[in-house]
Amino acid sequence: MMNREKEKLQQLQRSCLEAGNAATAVKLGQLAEKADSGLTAIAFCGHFSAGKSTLINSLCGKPLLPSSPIPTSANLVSIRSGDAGAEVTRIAGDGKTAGMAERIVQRVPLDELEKYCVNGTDIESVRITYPLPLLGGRGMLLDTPGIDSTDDAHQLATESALHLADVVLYVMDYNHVQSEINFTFAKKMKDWGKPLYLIVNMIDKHREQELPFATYRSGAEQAFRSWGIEPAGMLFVTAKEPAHPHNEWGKLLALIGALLERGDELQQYSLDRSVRFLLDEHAAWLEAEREPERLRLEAELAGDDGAASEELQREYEAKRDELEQAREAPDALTAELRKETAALIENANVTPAVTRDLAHEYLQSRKPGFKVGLFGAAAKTAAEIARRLEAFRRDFAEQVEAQLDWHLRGALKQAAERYGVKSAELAAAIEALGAPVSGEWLAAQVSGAAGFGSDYTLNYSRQIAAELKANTASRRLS
Ligand SMILES: Nc1nc2c(ncn2[C@@H]2O[C@H](COP(=O)(O)OP(=O)(O)OP(=O)(O)O)[C@@H](O)[C@H]2O)c(=O)[nH]1
Ligand SMILES: [Mg+2]
Repeated sequence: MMNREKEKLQQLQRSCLEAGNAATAVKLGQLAEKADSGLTAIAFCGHFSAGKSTLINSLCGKPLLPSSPIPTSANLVSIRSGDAGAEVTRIAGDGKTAGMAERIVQRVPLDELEKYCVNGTDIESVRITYPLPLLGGRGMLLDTPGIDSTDDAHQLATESALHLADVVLYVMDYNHVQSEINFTFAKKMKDWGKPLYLIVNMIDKHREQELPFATYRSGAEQAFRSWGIEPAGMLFVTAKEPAHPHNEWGKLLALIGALLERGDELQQYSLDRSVRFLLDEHAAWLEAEREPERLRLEAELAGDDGAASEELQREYEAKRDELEQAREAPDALTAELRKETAALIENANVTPAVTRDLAHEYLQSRKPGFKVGLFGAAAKTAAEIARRLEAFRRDFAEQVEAQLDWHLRGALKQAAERYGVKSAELAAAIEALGAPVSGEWLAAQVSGAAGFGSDYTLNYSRQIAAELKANTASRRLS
């Protein structure tokens, strides 16, 4: 690190400490240390249980990360190349004044790390070292805690180890690629301006007979594009099945190699971004800290009368803001709903295996020549077809309610609440929301030219799911 940058960092850290902003001061200290090490940091972020730790362990060729989560306050777990061992940093005393508190650094043998971590609640960071040719003296990997709500996604972006990351690999579960939280996080990453790679993990869950891999892949790529997210790259891997035909493990290794190769340039850029970000964070902290004091001083200076009129003024401003918000609410609400419901509808699996089985039963009865009984066969056959259709319809309707409508109603109600829209009409519309599924509609979707094999059942299921979703999507906001 250049001396000038070091000075800038130290100066900023001093003013944070003087002001009492411990959290930012700690991050600045970590940033200075990281910059000094000259290592390029590759951070693995993503949804809870997306396979971040498993991926890191596979890349290292050894289960270095403990299988149970490490309870840390700063959640900083790094892996670098070196003699086997771990260094655990604990905060002594009160966590609230962490910036000023004393730190205890302890070396722990790797095989005792898990036990050691489970017992500790005040761990600030864990640094694991092991001889790793992949990283050499050039890089380190950062494991981050899983996120499982859009709030977490914001939090991770602002509060966790991202100030240290030079590059972010965002890991997703094969089955949860098109979920809102992924988009939220990826968007948030743009604020940091650090390179983002999307890693779709667990592709061993793919079933080629249900969907060609190429279709899955382009769907996933398209989804991010349509959300205005242009990652630096997108890879499809599995940590479970190395020999899987679509596994891009080699590409992942090559990517890490290439990133480390360009390390200097990446570090330079990200250090600049991080300092700016932390500077903004400190400014926001100061603002929030000083606000009550400012108000108190103003009231004091103005005397009692002044305070009273100031209160009136504030009340008036609050009312005005409220009115303004109410006026803007419908637009904002519509935009937000469109975004939220699109993901919900997209992700709902309304034709799981049980439903497809019932559809198959029914479709078999629609095969030309299908017949039940010998005497009065026509009536018996018709009754059997109707019975199968009804069994299928009932199950499908239940799936639609449980997988789609219920979630939609929840999202709509929450959004309405968030925007303070209280209208009986809207509430009734939300309650009434639901895609009616009639037997006639299901019967009409059957193609006369069908072969009625299991392939057709799959196509048919996909078709009714798509139709129903398209109907729901066009109805949801009207
Ligand atoms: N089928 C399959 N399972 C995987 C794969 N990778 C990881 N898993 C499993 O997914 C589960 C979660 O993996 P973790 O590595 O703990 O996920 P994580 O993202 O670190 O989870 P958190 O740290 O809790 O957020 C484990 O049971 C893994 O064995 C994969 O490629 N395929
Ligand atoms: Mg993990």
